Amino acid sequence: SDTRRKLLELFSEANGNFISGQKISEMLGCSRTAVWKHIEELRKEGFELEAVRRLGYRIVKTPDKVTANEIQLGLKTKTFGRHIHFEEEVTSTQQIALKLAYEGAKEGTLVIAEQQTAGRGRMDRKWFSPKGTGIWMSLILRPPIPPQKAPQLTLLTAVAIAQAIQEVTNIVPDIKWPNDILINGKKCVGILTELQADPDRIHSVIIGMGINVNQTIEQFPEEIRAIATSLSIEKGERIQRAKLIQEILLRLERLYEQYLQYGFRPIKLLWEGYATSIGKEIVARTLTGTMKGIALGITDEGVLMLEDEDKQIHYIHSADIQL
Ligand code: BTX
Repeated sequence: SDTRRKLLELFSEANGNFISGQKISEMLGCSRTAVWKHIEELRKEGFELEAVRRLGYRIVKTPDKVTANEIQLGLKTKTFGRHIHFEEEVTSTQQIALKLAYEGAKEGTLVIAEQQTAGRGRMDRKWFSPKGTGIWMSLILRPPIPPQKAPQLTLLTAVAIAQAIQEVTNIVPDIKWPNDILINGKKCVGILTELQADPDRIHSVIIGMGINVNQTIEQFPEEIRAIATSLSIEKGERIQRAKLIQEILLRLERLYEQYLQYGFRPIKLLWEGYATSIGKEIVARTLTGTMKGIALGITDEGVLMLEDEDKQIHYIHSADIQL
């Protein structure tokens, strides 16, 4: 509710210090009894609050939740994440975002869930999305660009997430073309871009982001334990998911504005800064076959350039890369 949001803002400004019950009731324009009821509600949501006579209330600990309240408290964006559709459990946030986009949802609308029962990767692969430990979210965009440029948004998103991870954890991750973010060679983030378009016009782009945040190694299923990691495994401490989401949205919004104004070039430069596979030998598996060679870089369009042993250059639009 509105009162709840104001209350959370007050606590956020107080920065862990006490606010008197009197002040809260004045600022919210409600009775002391109503204040007390709101405080009880926050406690039920998992906030830890200390109450001391004559001093008032202060927040000791916020829950690590990814509800709209948690994300919007302290969010600095203009439009990204200003509309949030949160659910505890969904099949896939992509599916819900697609439906909302179809119904006319605004650009920047975010769909997020604590758990996905049918999270998916590219080519109908599964994306493991257990409850309460990761970030499983989809952002609706309506970019005024030709449909064939949409894959650039995947690269843009990878840069935004890499920057946000660096800001929050001090870890510098690697981007693996086109859609993975790795830390110490293991997959921590997956990005899935889905397009709804006519041949010449985009209706919407749904950017799906899956980020392993607080899982322990044991919490990964056997089949991906050797290839997957989480931020907390790499950092050695728990990470506040809402904080990371705010950083991702802020950076996404900035890069997206830059992209619409100046094109892909500036994004490309940032992307190359995180891409460690450039200049190294890679194997690219495409629908038509497997190719081995040196990754030369990406074109101004975001297409991967691979040089084979005969020095011939191949332009790869979509593939799985093995380092
Ligand atoms: P991808 O096809 O590149 O990667 C899928 C592969 O990654 C799987 O086959 C498996 O080997 C591995 N994998 C599965 N789950 C995990 C995990 N949690 N951590 C690391 N590796 C894993 C990547 O596709 C794109 C993933 C996008 C996920 C987001 S979550 C929000 C949105 N909703 C949805 O259903 N998908 C997107």
